[in-house]
Amino acid sequence: MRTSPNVIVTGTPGVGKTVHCEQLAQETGLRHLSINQVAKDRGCYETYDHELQTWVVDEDKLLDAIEDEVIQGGYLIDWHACDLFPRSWIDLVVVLRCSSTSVLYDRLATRGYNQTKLQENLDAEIFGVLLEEAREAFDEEVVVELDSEKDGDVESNCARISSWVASWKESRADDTD
Ligand code: DAT
Repeated sequence: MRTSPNVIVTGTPGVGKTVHCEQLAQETGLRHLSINQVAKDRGCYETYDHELQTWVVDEDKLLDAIEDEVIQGGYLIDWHACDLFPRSWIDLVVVLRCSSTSVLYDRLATRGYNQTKLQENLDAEIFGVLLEEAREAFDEEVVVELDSEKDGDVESNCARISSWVASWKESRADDTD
């Protein structure tokens, strides 16, 4: 049984997954597992999509590569998809949102994304694609949607998630008493 929870932090590129995970790792002691980095380091890429300027991940290979670690618990899983992870691995799914299209546009434009990639990501955010994916893949009570537009949002979201992690650990400790 896990004594520390696994939390997915997901959302459209640019919503703030990395900044949230870095801060949360400091606040909670959970480990930041950047799936982009893992896929790169452990050779889990299938092909390169030139139009979307992105590597396509081999999901089976990726799950095999992280399973032994993740089932121990204590990970912040940072990725723009969540429905590939087995439900039994996951205790909370945080879907970050940026309701201001112009704010998200500016964040993505500074990354040098081409027009197709920019538009696809902005559309995904406007239509709430990642939130829908999370709600379809996980139980309703496991999924939380949080806004990530301003600096203050990072602080308040991280405080909220940290307190959720602390309660989760306490309730598990009570169960094993
Ligand atoms: P992601 O990992 O989801 O692609 P990121 O964490 O790299 O996104 O953030 C992209 C940029 O936007 C980065 O410069 C930090 C900034 N940012 C993200 N969320 C923010 C927020 N709530 N307030 C201010 N800046 C934010």
